[in-house]
Amino acid sequence: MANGRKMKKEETLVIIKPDALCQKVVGKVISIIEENGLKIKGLKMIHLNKKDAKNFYIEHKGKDFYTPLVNFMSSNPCIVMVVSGNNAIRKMRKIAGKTNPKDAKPMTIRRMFARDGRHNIVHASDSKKSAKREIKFFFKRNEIFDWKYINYKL
Ligand code: FUP
Repeated sequence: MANGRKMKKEETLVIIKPDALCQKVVGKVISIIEENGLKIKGLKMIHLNKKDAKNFYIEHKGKDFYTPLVNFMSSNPCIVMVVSGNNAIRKMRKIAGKTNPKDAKPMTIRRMFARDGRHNIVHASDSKKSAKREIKFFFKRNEIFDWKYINYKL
């Protein structure tokens, strides 16, 4: 138990977006994720085409920001990751911060690195259902590794 809440081992989908690559903060974002006790179980670089970007963000179809969002997400490659840990979905959302960096708390990834509510460095699944769909969108099961911690320190 943590904060009176039941611990749930979960997997979530994280996208390190094209602006993070251009700002050279990919390593920093990954470090923040690791330092928060989350485990990387899958990782790859992918250049989304417009069709895939549209499908990924299908829930936002019709909104004014949909087309610019699709254009941004397909403008350059992304890093996609399967991240796991206790309450990984909620934890990753907390580390990312609110969609718009102006609303995000200090020390969150978006507050530290994002330019605005579109160019906001990371995506993190918002629910168990989304995580399942989004992980499947990018990863085959054999691209997700169930590795064990080994202490190599002398
Ligand atoms: P989040 O779950 O925080 O990523 O936010 P949303 O699901 O609401 O939005 C998904 C993505 O749409 C955001 F990451 C960026 C983009 N977006 C905009 O470009 N403008 C907006 O006003 C809201 C979202």
